[in-house]
Amino acid sequence: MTDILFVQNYYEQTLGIMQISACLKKNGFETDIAIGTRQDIIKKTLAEKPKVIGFYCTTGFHHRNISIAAEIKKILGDKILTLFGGPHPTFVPDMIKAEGVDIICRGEGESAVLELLQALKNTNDYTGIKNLTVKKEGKIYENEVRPFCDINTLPHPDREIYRDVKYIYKNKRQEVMFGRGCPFDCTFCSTHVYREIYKGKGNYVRFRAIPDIIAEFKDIKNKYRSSCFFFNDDTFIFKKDYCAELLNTYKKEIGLPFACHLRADLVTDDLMKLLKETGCYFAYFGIESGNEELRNLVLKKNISDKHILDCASLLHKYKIPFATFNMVGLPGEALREVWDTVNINVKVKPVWAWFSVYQTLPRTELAQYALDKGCISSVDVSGSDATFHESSIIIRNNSEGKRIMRLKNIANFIIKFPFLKMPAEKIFLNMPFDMVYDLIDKALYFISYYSKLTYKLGFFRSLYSAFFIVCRLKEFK
Ligand code: B12
Repeated sequence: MTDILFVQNYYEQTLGIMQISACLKKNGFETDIAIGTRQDIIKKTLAEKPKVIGFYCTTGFHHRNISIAAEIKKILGDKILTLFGGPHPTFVPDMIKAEGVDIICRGEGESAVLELLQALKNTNDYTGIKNLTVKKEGKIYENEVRPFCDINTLPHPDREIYRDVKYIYKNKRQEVMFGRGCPFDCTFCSTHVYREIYKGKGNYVRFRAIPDIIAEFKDIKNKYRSSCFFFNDDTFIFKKDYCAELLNTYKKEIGLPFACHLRADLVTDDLMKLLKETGCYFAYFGIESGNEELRNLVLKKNISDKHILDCASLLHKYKIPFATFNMVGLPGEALREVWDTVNINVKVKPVWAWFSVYQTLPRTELAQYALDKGCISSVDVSGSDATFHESSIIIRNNSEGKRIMRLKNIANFIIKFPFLKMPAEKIFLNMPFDMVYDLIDKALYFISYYSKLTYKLGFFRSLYSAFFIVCRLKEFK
């Protein structure tokens, strides 16, 4: 019998859920996962009747998850407890007040969820568990957050939880993380909020012991016959010696190609050479804005244009294909600054430039800045676009706003064919052919980026994979 049924909103491995599931299974509990339409989730819940349904929740997806939870509570009442974890409940614990929400978990969930299931099995008193905020019989019990866990004592993430989700289970590209936390304080990201929640509770930035990471890679390689790995850490190159030892051991003992994240100011010729030699087949780094002032004074990214150009030229030198992360709709940004972002990408020449639409993440410094500058009228996140691609909290639906969104959609086209800059400025941005631009963008995404990222998958399988993702995205609306 399933003790806890997790719910997630996209078809990718979710390490938080996998990690909690591994701890629960180690202690004799049964777990499962539901992904899909509202009806799929409700059907699976009614069929399995778990004691707890646990939603992984990022900002923007909270409405959908709360409303599914409320519907399930209407049907099953007290026979089930609804639990919410992940970024949104951590940063907006007030969501406990919503109808259908019984419990939220703030911060790390391994011990808290384990103690919850143990309490349900034994005493049924679960109101005093650290990290949990519990709503019971109309009363709210808010418990303090416990210190950070020792990540070296955790079992390896449970990949078997996806055994019925073939798209994820059979993926040849497996995701692995070496640590937790990020040492930087960019204003648009939730890292500084996380650090504030955990003040005095230990070091946020932690790395796992290398032998344990290698043991995990070996398990995965043998069991899932993976053809490549994705290192999902925000900044694993931050600790130079650790990174070098890890990569060299990985090359010797695992030897499969990998994709990873970089940070432009941490990259050196030696590191890039090492990345290439140890099998890096794809890399990502954040530009965020092409306007240096916006990037450093407002976003506090602390990365100069020179860092970005140098990082890109090293990637080109060592022939590592890469993508950049960029945002539009930043507070105080006009079309001119979006052009700066397109222009720096023209110089950098990435395989793909990700352009997402900035959303004011709860309690972040940039959300407060947007409020102070009058770009938004409240820090209410109910209007957030969960996909970070379609709509904006800041961009207005006026002619400037429409041109910004159009430029976002044709940015990669311009980056590939810079001679189109002039016609884009004079003609394309003023034409309401948004659907056509969107289509061109998606085709280019697949041809230039996705087929490279899904390394060794072959053209038809990566086409199927891209098609699957595009079709399934509708499920989460
Ligand atoms: C890797 C990553 C991704 C990966 C994969 C996610 C994955 N594999 O889990 C991908 C690329 C898919 C991704 C996508 C997105 N991401 Co992301 N991502 C991350 C990143 C860097 C690491 C997440 C991770 O795996 N951490 C390791 C695990 C072990 O920690 P964890 O996830 O926090 O899980 C712990 C707790 O949260 C809790 N917990 C987690 N799930 C659950 C469930 C229950 C029921 C309970 C009780 C507890 C619980 O317990 C876990 C173990 O301690 C974080 C930043 C960070 N450093 O955390 C951003 C982060 C989570 N992402 C973020 C965002 C914004 C996104 C996107 C919207 C980006 C976009 N433009 O599309 C999408 C949203 C996708 C979606 N549908 O939810 C934000 C979320 C902010 C917010 N307020 O919601 C973060 C925090 C970064 C930031 N900008 O601040 N992301």
